[in-house]
Order: sequence, then structure tokens, then C-alpha cells
Amino acid sequence: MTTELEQLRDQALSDIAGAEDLQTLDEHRVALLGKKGEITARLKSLGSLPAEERKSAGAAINDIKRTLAQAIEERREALQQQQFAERMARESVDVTLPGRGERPGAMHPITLTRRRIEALFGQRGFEAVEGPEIEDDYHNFEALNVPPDHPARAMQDTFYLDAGRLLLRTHTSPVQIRTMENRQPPIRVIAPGRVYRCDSDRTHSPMFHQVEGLYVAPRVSFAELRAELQSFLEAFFETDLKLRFRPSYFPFTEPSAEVDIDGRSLGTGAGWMEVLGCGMVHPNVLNAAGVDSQRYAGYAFGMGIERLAMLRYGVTDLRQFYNNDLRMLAQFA
Ligand code: 2NL
Repeated sequence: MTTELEQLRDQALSDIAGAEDLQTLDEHRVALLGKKGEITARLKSLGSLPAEERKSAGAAINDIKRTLAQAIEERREALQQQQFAERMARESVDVTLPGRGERPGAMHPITLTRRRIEALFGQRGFEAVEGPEIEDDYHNFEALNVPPDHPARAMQDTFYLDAGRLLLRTHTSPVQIRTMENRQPPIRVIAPGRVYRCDSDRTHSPMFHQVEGLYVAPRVSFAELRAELQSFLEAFFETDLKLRFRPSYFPFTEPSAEVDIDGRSLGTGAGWMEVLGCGMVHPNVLNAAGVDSQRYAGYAFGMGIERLAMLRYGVTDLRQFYNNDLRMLAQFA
């Protein structure tokens, strides 16, 4: 009887020690100490023993029961600790490993160029102003002295909306018209922003960016316009420049000029390169915007931001600005 109990105990202890996971261990516990377990069964059968044997047999079985319960508890703790250690090893992060090298973003070259232009004109006393991209015919054309039959007003050149009642602005001049309507001279502003024209090829995009400038005061001369543009362009390109002011025509300025840079000053080769248009604000434009052309004069200019960005960064195809190719854009980080 004792030997058989001892065998049962030793087998049970070896099963408990050999349990490799909590589920197996619990299966052993149920088989030994559960309601229908072997030890439980033996305690229940004590009643069938002769009274004089019952006490010592009961003590022996209870002794084994305690031993097994304690062995199970110790094994459970060991397994739990082992499981926890394994999980920690699996989930731990080696903080000494090098990072994966997230690459920082970059401003778009057009944004960089726009901000550069805004900063340089800011230093020269020009405040940047903005206005709506959807305009009416009056602010985009009529107030700018553009005649009703001018080709720029044709459907092929301008995006019209709402059956022709509205349009996408073709230049940022309407922002300056609105500024003159709402302020008293002296006025010294630039109007940067998106503009739209029905045009798309190697050198034209249906949407592009423009900066226009306007100075209105009691006495404003073409000489001041010239000096301001020379100063700005030399600061923008960070070099002395040879400029040519070539007589031109715009409905909103008189006289008007287009400004060319000598290619040799930028190292882009020989020949003159057009960079902007300018002139003295036409009296009709001042009057339409509520500025008395007898008391005030003004100069104005306009330039394409893409064009300046191409020259500054050596980009040869306008469309490279809109392809969103990271190999292009990452170079501006
Ligand atoms: C160009 C030429 C120009 C203006 C824009 C302007 C604005 C007002 C009054 C008079 Cl409110 N003029 N703007 C004047 C001359 C030229 O732009 O080639 N732009 C890309």
C-alpha cells in the first residue's frame, strides 16, 4: 500500500516536473486533485478501510496531496516566469540599433521661390497681399483697361465659369485693383499667387504662379521702377546683372517695357532672356480703381514664378514642377 502510494506520488511529481506548459500542468492537476482525480478518489475510498487503518492511510494520502499541490504551484510559477521572460525577449526593442533613416520633407521649389521673392520685396517695403482665384470680368479685365474684343478675353485663352459670369483669374492684377479700391496711397504691394490660362505645352501650364508688384504715390517715376527691378533681380540671382528694358505694350500700363537679362550674367549662355513685364500704371486703371490719376502715379510689374525658378535652379522643362517626382522634389530638401 505504501509502496503503491509512493509510486503514484513519484510518477505524479515527475509528470508535474515534465509539464512544459500551463495547460499540460493543469491537466495533471485535474487528473490528480480534481473532483474525479486519483488522489481525491483515494481519499473517498478511505471509508471502505478497516477503522484501525483509516487514520494512518488518510494521513499518508493527505501528506501526498499537500506535496503534489505544492509541486504544482511551484511548477506553475516557474512556467509563468519562463513565459514572461520569453515574451520580454520577443517584444523587447534594441534601442541602440541605428534608425531606419526617415527622410525629411522639402518645400516645393515654387514655394521656395515665391517665399524668396516675398522676402526680398519685403525688405524693399512691399507688403504681400492675396485675393480670390475666381474673379469677375470687371476686376480681371475691364478695370485693367483691357478692351472688350482683346484676344486674352477669348474662350481659348481664359477659363470661364458660371456661363461667363465668372472666370479663373489670368493674372494677379485683380488683387491689386481690389487693394487700390480699399486703400489710400501710398500703396506698395506685391500680389503672389496661382493664375490660370487655357494653355498647355512644353512651356505653358494651365495653372502657373505669378507675382505682380504695384507702387502708387504722388510722384512715381519709371526711373524708380527701373532701379527697384534691378535691385530685386540682382538680389534674387545673387549677382550683378546686365538688364535691357525693351519697349512693349500692355493695356494696363503706359509706357510699358519687357525686361531681359543678359544670358552671360547668369551663365546660361549668350542672348537676352525675358524675365518680366512692367510699366507706368495707365491713368484709366488708376481712375477705375478709385485713385485720382491727377494726384497720383504708379508703376507696376509682373513676373512668372516658374520662369524665375527655372532660371535659378537650372530646370529646363516647366512640367518638372508638376510631375511630383520625388527624385526631382527631394533635391530641394
Ligand atoms: C508679364 C507682365 C505685367 C502688370 C503686369 C499691372 C497691375 C495693375 C496695373 C497695371 Cl493693377 N499693371 N500689372 C503691369 C505690367 C506687366 O505683367 O509679363 N507678366 C508675367
